[in-house]
Amino acid sequence: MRRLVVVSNRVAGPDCQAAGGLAVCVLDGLRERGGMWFGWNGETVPDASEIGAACSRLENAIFVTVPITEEDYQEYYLGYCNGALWPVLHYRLDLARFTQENGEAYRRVNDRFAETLASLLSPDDVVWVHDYHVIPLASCLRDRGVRNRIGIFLHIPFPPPDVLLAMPDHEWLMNAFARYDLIGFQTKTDQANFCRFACEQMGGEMACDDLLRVAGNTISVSVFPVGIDVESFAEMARRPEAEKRIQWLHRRGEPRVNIIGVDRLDYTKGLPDRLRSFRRLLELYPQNCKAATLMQIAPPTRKEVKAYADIRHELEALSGEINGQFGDFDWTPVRYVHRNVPRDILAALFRGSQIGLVTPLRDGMNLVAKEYVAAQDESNPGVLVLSRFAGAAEYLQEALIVNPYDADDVAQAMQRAIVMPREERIERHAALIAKVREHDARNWMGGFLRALDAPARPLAA
Ligand code: ADQ
Repeated sequence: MRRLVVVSNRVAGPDCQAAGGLAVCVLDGLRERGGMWFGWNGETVPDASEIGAACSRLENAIFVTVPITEEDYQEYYLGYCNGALWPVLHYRLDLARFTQENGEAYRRVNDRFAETLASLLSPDDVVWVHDYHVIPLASCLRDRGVRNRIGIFLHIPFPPPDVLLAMPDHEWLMNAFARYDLIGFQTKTDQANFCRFACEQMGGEMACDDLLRVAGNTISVSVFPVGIDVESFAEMARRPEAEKRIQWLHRRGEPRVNIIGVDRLDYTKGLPDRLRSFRRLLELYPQNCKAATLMQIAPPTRKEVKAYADIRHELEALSGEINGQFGDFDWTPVRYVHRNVPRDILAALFRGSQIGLVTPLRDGMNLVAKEYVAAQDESNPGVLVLSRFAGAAEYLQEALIVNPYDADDVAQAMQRAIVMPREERIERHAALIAKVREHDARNWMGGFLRALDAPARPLAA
């Protein structure tokens, strides 16, 4: 089997258990098959002359990491990746900021990554690139004569052509995509948006459903839904310590309805809208006052980007407002936790909550939806309320699917979940867990690697 080389902006490293299912799954694959993980080590140095690669090893897996400069961090990471690409690919042109310096830094850092990586590749290696930070990597490697099979998986959405067209660099970016052999998407919607752009704007054509001819290349474009390690998450939720936590959550039988949301504090996750929906639940169905509590766990992320500071203030103001309006000395409607929580505690909190509220405004997949389902007691499961704009909604149709922009719709779904008979909850959960198992982390990785390992397909005449 050919050696696997994984490239991502951040490298999880040998000790990545805390990072969760995906990183562990990729690492297991590397250890079994033999391979290298290359990327940024998360550190900055004052000057490019100080950049040097560091190497470590775990069984068959080698980790090669490099720092970036402080300027790169501002312009490449915060400026272009998180200030331009992230909002555009999540359909949020209103929040995107484009500057020439940031665009140049994105090219510069990718070029530097490619320069180091090219010298470490053997002709037989297959290269798996992850996500929006490193889209031009294949192009930078090809310019250096690298002819290996190279695939990219996009963890986040791909917007319709009209949205991408507003980005000043769209032509360059799409030409960079066109130099991969394989492009993997989370959903059919993302795949269709990409192909539409290639065909309508770049003169591309579909040779068949998942084979695109564009810019002189033939690219496999396929869907590989990301998943979780279902059994290990379910096992954490069943531990005796988890049971103790659940009993604490239900202490004295109050509150009777626990609703949980777990998301990085990101504007794509729809947190203020979610809180407004919870307020609507209390207004429309006042019987939930003193009975329902929303626990929102939202650790900080990308704090240096203004849009993230803004969303934090909005969320804090809203939770204070709701607690002030509805709360009482014996009931706090919103419990807002602004930090990371160990995964075993998350699993217990999911199991102890009657509603998993997953309402992003736009999301590639959303693994929290799958973790909530995996953590449930199948004989008395909770109900997943899921945004139609999460990639997960393309698969988890037995959840209560809602429009996160419509507070009344979400409130009605929560009320429906609260009164849903046990039999219906069991039926929905059985269908959901079957799908979560079918699309787990191993299948995601196996599917992508099979497609990457496959020889280039001959074109139809
Ligand atoms: P994210 O946007 O980070 O991922 P998501 O898929 O929900 O979103 O994954 C978040 C992970 O972090 C989950 O495993 C969750 O349990 C964990 N997490 C969240 N809050 C936490 C907290 N307070 N403490 C501990 N753990 C926490 C991106 C895309 C998604 C896509 C994934 C994977 O934006 O759409 O599903 O990549 O491809």
